[in-house]
Amino acid sequence: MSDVWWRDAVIYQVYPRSFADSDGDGMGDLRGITERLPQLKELGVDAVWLSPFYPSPQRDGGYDVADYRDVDPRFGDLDDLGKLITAAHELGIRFIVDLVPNHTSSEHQWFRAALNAGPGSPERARYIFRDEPPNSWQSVFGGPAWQQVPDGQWYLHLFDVSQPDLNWDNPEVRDEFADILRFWLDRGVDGFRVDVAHGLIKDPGLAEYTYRGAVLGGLDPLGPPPPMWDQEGVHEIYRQWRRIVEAYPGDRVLVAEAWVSPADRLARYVRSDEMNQAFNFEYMEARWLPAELRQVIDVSLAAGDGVGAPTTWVLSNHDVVRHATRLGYEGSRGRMPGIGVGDPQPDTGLGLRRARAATLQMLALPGSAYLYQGEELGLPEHTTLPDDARQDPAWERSGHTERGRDGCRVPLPWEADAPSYGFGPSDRSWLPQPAVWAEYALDRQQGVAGSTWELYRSALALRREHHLGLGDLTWLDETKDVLAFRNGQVLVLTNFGAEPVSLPLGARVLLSSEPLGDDGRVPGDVTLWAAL
Ligand code: TEU
Repeated sequence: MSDVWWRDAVIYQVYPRSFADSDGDGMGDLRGITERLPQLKELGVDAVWLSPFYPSPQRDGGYDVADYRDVDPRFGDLDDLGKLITAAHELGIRFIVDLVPNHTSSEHQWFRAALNAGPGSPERARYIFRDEPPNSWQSVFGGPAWQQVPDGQWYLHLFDVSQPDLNWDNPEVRDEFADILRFWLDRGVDGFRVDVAHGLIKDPGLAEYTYRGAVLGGLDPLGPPPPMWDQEGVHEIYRQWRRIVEAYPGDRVLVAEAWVSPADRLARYVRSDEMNQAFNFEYMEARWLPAELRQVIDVSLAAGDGVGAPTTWVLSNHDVVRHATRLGYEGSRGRMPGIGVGDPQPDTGLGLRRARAATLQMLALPGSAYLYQGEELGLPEHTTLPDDARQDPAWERSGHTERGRDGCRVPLPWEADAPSYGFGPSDRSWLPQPAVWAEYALDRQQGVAGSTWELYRSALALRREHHLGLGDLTWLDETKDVLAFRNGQVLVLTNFGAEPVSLPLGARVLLSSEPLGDDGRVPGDVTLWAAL
């Protein structure tokens, strides 16, 4: 068990629309990713997780899948994907794909067949149709979760209206996904990130639930889980999937995207016969406060240990405001709404400083860590994206009250002086890039001491050298403003206060998120790694 690659892996999320565009149409593609893979090797990641690339009307950035066994022509074809997987493997990078089992696109042939076949048909039984809405559940993106079709019936969609929820009580649905898993395992993928893993099974009575906040996850740690999330029946599905995955050679991995709390409830998704990892969103949502972070770290480690699974860590992904921006607000949390013109703007200098400190803390914790494309450049959120450019369905569905997630999905800057900052060969970019992208471009950072890119590279190399991902954490004496722990022979100290702090005698500095003071002390909002 301890020798599986994913136990301490650093896994880099690629959002294909925004990573690299090979043909200049303004939309990222698979060839673009293949061309840029050497940079990910240089960065030092162990694996790539690729967000959905399947044929899709792209109403929710590809999380609305019309065909689970193909590639959207916008991104390339199955041959391009095969070449990408091979190229990754040749570089020693594992390859994880995104699986979206909670819902299909309304353009999936199953849903079209369901509409044509009419009420009471086996085709409708693959989805959740009712004659009347049985409750007033709200969609995660805003508005009602039930939509009427021309013959009068209603279907459930926990997300966009174009994302009908599948009926996982129907064996046909289970068989179909078992087959989809095998389709991709046969093509050499190293695992799956499972979208909305807490949502597949609904309370059998579709019981009323009016509290919209909880639609974002099991937010009430004291009450029972809401009727649409974290139902007991999901676990049987993952036990079946584990058996399927384990029948293949190599240590392939199942990763749960489950907005479930508290941590021991989440740990149930990674019991020894279910999935292997689950994203640690409580860590992502913790505020920049030493006591709060220490508490989340302790609880996370204990929950993982309780079921023998490695703990995971994450600070950013394609659904949340980038951490370099979140941390630029006093008292901000991980789950802040999208930011736009007219909103209070972050202190970007403070945000980046704290983001670098937060990242160094995260990368020294035992377990596996997830990075989101662009954070290695220190990219902030695009916080002044024009509203008329927004594409996240949350913006329209919420009646323009939630700006949504476009701000973290802006195409990456690779070259400061090229059109579209080197995203592609033309100046096209499906979301407009802000002018500050030039400062953050990779070619402005490569080989530049102190750049965020070089900080990440050094951190990943040292993490590997000192086996930090496989280590144990021991807290050291803390003061109000300092969080310090040992992992093996490495001291990891974060100063949250304004006053610089001294290092223990004899500690040899390995890396720090900002330069130390002339007196060798650690300034505020800095994390330091030192050999003891
Ligand atoms: O996200 C699941 C989820 O709960 C999010 O929708 C979250 O509530 C939302 O992003 C608000 O921050 C997954 C994917 O990561 C997301 O991109 C998809 O939109 C969603 O599922 C539907 O497939």
